[in-house]
Amino acid sequence: MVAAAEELAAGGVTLLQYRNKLGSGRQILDDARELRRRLRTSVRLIMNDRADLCLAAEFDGLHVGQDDLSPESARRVIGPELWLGVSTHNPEQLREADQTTADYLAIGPVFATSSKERPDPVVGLEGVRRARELTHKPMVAIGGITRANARSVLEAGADTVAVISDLLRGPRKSAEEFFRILG
Ligand code: TZP
Ligand code: MG
Repeated sequence: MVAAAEELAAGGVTLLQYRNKLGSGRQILDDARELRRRLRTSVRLIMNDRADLCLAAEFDGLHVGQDDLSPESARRVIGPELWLGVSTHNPEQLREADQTTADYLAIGPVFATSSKERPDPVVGLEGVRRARELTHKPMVAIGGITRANARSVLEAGADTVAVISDLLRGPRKSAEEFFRILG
């Protein structure tokens, strides 16, 4: 994992989310500290779900979904400076998250994904367009995004994309290709 993260950083990735749905708190913290130690300041590191482990691992931010701490509760834990990201899956959630202190919002899944268990219904490019009309916050699109469709996602109004599958094989080369495509 750390080697892949280092490759991504070498490929130009500036923000990485550590997402671990199965590990114990102790395992997650061990991994997260290792990432922090090896990547230092080259990449902004975002902890998924866990405000406590975000602080313990000295990450740069926290990402919460609809079943995690509310954005305001999360903010109380991590303080005013760290980045807070919030996942949304429909216009209602987006409108609500837009009213919080979230630094960025995620919208998705844009396309079908096999990286998440029980994903919400896909929102499509139309969902991204709709979301763009509802917030001025930085907006990251997620779910089934590949080098083949990333351009269309940005054209629909996303500021950037979050990707798992299409970065796993050859992380550095894939990341470089994403940046070439996204301009
Ligand atoms: N949330 C919505 S889709 C998704 C998450 C965490 C997984 C995205 O992974 P992939 O492989 O890029 O579709
Ligand atoms: Mg979550």
